[in-house]
Amino acid sequence: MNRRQFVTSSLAAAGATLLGSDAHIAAADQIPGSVPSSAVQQARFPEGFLWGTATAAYQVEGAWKEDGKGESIWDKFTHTVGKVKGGTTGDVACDQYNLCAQDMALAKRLNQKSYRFSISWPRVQPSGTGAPNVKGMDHYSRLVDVMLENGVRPFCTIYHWDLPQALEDRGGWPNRDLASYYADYAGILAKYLGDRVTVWAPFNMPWSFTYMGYGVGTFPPCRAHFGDFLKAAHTVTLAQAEALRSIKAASSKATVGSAYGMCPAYPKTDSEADRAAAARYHAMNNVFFLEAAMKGHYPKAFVGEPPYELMGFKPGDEKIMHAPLDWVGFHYYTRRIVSDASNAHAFGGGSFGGTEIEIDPAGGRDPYTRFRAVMPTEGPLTESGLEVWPRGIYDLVTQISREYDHPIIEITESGCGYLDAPYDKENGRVPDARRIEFFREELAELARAIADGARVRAFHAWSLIDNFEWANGHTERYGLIYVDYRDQKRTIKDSGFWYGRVSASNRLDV
Ligand code: IFM
Repeated sequence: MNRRQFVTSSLAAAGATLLGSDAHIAAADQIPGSVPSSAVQQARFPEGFLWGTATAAYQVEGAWKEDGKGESIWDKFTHTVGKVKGGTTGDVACDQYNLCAQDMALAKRLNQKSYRFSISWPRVQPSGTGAPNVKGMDHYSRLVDVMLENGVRPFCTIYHWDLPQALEDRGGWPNRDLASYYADYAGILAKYLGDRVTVWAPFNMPWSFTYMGYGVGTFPPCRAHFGDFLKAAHTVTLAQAEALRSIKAASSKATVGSAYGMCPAYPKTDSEADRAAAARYHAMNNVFFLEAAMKGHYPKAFVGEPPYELMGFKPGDEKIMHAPLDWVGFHYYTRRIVSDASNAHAFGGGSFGGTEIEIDPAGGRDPYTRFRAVMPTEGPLTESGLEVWPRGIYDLVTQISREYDHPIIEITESGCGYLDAPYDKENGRVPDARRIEFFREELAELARAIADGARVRAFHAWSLIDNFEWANGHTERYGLIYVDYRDQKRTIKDSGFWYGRVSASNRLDV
């Protein structure tokens, strides 16, 4: 066994112990982490499985100041010179504000049964509070109708990072008042759309936008203070629960779940300290908001007691934050190897090198969670720099199933960034074979989790179309459909056609 194979096997074994999964170690002659082709051929998904795709308002809509929309923190950020790679903005993005009928027809063509979209808060309430902007609501009403006309289930994410700038000017998420402003906003959406939308997720990746925006400042509003991150996270926890109640009060058909970003955490070594650090990572990065909603308390993310004072926690908050979800939604992109940093004296806070990667300094991320988490590079990397590790989805899904008493699960995002473009020699086709391989292997692992009892009912590929990739601008492409930003022409990639066949047949060898 060579070093690479040895490392792969040891990490897989350490991970399998922590996560309690069946060992499923790639054959030594394969790319580390890859799935045998027999598993792909045998994989089957249940009848009625909801195949879908996901997008987010700021990344696809454009129309940044049309029809009365207010400014968001992302408008301000992208309009600031030097913030976005390549200097592009989401001002036009994919122009889905105007092209939604065409995009939903494409979704139908790919046999899609679910579309996870998000709503731009400043389009609905330009300054974050007060009466709704009728033109903004009309747009989302039209979008929902066009989905239903195409046989696509509308799955609404209420907040995917584009806070009204006016609310940031009032203190942003560290200001606890935002919980009730947000609950009002969620109630407005449920009142106007709740006759047709039954599936709601309050926040996309709450850890990411609070940590990146307030803890390390690589996302807007670019604040870098761990205490602000903790306060923001606590407001979001309260907001999530208040929103669940206001949505249900406004729509009797509503079901509320989540769209959390999660990475399975494998301890670096089998030592007790590293295993405990991996458990803290899981508590902080994966289930912080889930545990709060389901159980009314925070999980053990910190060494010792949670820093309640720093978080702005008040007596009685346990009751407010307790709002059990109807189903659990989370994303899977890649994994983490976690080690203990209890004895570190220097903490760096971490920085950001791509949407899903937080690069920790040698010591540890912060003096409260005291762990160090890195993305390994044993498996191949996508062009966006994330390690491809298909079995991670099996480990994550089975772990969440075990920990939360086998809830209904929706995979709210998964995907890979590759820059393949229309190819003249292939008559304009986009032969993105690596994306097909990525989904084929990952979905085989998801099918294995379902076969082992996980109640997964939906999978949403990120993304239906190429779109604006936040601080990385247009330098990354995640779509099943290629977008030419010069004229907004859409071209279905080979992966899109493949995913369409998978959606129609519930199998992967198509
Ligand atoms: O584009 C993002 C999305 O907004 C949130 N999840 C990860 C995607 C790819 O980086």
